[in-house]
Amino acid sequence: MARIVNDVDISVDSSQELHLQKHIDYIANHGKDQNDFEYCMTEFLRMSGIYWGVTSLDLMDKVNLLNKAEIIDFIKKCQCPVTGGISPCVGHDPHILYTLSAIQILCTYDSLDEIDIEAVARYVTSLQQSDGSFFGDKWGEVDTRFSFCAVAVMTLLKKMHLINVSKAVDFVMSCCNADGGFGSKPMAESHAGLIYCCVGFLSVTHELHRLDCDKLAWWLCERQLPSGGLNGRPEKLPDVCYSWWVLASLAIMGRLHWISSEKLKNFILSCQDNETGGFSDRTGNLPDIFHTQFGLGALSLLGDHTNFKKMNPTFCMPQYILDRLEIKPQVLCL
Ligand code: GRG
Repeated sequence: MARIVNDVDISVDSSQELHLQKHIDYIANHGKDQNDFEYCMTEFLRMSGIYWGVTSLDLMDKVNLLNKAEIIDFIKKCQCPVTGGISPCVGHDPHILYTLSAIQILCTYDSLDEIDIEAVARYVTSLQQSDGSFFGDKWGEVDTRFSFCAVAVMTLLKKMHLINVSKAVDFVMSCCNADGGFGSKPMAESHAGLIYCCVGFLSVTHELHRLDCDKLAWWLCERQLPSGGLNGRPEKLPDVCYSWWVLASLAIMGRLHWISSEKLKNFILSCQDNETGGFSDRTGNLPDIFHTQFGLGALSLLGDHTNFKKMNPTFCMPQYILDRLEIKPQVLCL
């Protein structure tokens, strides 16, 4: 387990600027060289990679730099004709994680009718278990991430009536710990990524009253380290992706102002690659598309609406898409 030995206070440097055009170029060029080592090694999560790219560019109002027809064609090829689920890329098994990413992309492109959404809904319904939990795929792993994916997909498809929401809520609440946080399953350690999934789940299902928001927000605030960056659980290193998981959870609970925004922004900007564009997990590391999406998304949540569209904290999609679909996840105001 990596211990926090290197986390230092980065004094707020107001001269750190956002390299917007470089980030646009970084994402628009991602995957152009299909022989690139990193690109080949991430085939197993390609659909989510495309969602991160599409969403990041849309946030910066540049989604037109990507080839919409090619992306939709790819999604069509990834829908399993037997189960209706969607795989990360052609030749892989369908999984609820990539099913959500594909549906998010199609919503962005206002193109849900390009695939068989009745079959997608049947797939998600088939993954629910008698205790309300969801399998991720046919192999039977249970995780609160999959509960979030299930309700997010079904809400985007307007098919929530096909699953047992009350049992799904009971299962997620059974994963709540004494510290106010949530883990991947009952009795599992609280983790900011899984807290986002559970808070997001309760926001989608309009059940946020089940939370002890003060206790949970306090735990989330304790994730901020001297560098301004956030970690995912005690004694771990900060990582740009937790800027999203923690901030979005706090935003849903109306408590985003409980952490130091200035210090977090400074940490995120210190993780930009000033030459190639893109964001890394920590200052000085190599950028990737995952950390780029969550770094940019967090900057939007922190209020930079000059450079970015407004993000919806529950769905991790630009707000205008949810408005177009008339979907209103629950958020609290203090
Ligand atoms: C639509 C944005 C969106 C998400 C879909 C898949 C998903 C839902 C959310 C993922 C949430 C997440 C990041 C969970 C983390 C899981 C976990 C226990 C990670 C631990 O990884 P380590 O040990 O990281 O490598 P730390 O930082 O704890 O050292």
